[in-house]
Amino acid sequence: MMVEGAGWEVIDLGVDVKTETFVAKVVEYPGALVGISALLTTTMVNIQPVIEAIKAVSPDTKIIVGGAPLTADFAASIGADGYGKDPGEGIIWLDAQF
Ligand code: B12
Repeated sequence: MMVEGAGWEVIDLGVDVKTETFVAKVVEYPGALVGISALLTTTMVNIQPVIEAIKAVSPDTKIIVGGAPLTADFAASIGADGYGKDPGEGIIWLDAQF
């Protein structure tokens, strides 16, 4: 809601999104930025394979990650382009991409 309120069009892929779905949507919407969230420490480890799959088909696609168990250091270590501790930081990062 906050990202839409800041003027962005949001394509919500939902929860438990398969890697192939991220890749297909990135191909369908060239130029889109990708935001990924994880709530649990057990699921945050799945973000890195998603980032690698997206970058393999679209190296220039920028990806921001967030969620309670994540940190900026973790985000950098898995190859994410950005990290936000809340939607406000996410929007600042989004706006800075253009
Ligand atoms: C509500 C809740 C639930 C609800 C979820 C309901 C729902 N449909 O969402 C229910 C009861 C279902 C639940 C279940 C479980 N839970 Co729970 N739950 C919570 C709780 C209390 C709040 C989470 C929440 O919604 N926060 C509010 C949201 C808005 O905050 P947020 O996700 O962090 O997002 C903010 C930021 O992180 C950021 N952000 C998030 N994503 C992104 C992305 C980007 C790109 C950016 C920029 C920013 C960003 O912006 C948001 C707004 O500020 C937390 C404890 C806590 N106080 O955090 C435990 C907690 C997350 N749960 C926990 C656990 C263990 C579980 C279960 C595994 C329990 C079980 N054994 O079944 C299950 C797992 C369910 C699942 N499949 O995911 C643990 C996780 C521990 C860990 N090591 O990961 C926690 C931390 C509790 C604890 N201290 O043990 N849970």
